[in-house]
Amino acid sequence: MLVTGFEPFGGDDENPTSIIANGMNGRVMNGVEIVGRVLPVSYVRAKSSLIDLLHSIKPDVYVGLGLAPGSTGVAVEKVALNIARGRDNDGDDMDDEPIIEDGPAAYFSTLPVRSLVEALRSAGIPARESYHAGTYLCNYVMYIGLRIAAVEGVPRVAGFMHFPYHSEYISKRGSASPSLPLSMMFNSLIRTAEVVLESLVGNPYKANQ
Ligand code: PCA
Repeated sequence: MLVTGFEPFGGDDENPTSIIANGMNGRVMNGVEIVGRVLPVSYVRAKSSLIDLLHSIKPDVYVGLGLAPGSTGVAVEKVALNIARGRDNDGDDMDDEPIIEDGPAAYFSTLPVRSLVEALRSAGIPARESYHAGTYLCNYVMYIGLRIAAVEGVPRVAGFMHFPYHSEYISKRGSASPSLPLSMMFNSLIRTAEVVLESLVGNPYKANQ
């Protein structure tokens, strides 16, 4: 299972999703190793890194993570749009450009979005389904992950989750933006890995336990 986070962007000097991806790296769950990696906030470099990771690791599951500043809980994304807009950390500025020239307008997440949200809520984590991952790098890598899944069949399932700021950063920064503690974010990922791995058809993982 591949989990990616992102580097900081937009004036922030921390991104909780890089902390989560690094912290999840090397864990074994349901007999499956989690590989955690951090992607650059760069259209060109994130695309090539993600494609390289998916081709070299060949994960059954790919879950991308990103920060949505100001959001109040975990958002499990349902849709990735074939559109990119916004200036990245390299200074590349997309203006409503297609991510894949001849790709479909959208891909739906192949994660079990609703049951995942329910599982997170049952674990005491504020979570919701989201129908719009934005038009920036998060939507971009979600679209590319789902495109590769659709065209190549690996990963078998892919999707994306947005997180708020982490409380440790917000308290240090001295502002009062909505946030969740890192411990809760880690729990979200652990619950997510459990739910997703258990939902895979034919569940080969249980058999290995
Ligand atoms: N969030 C941005 C890009 C990187 C990140 O963590 C987004 O929502 O697109």
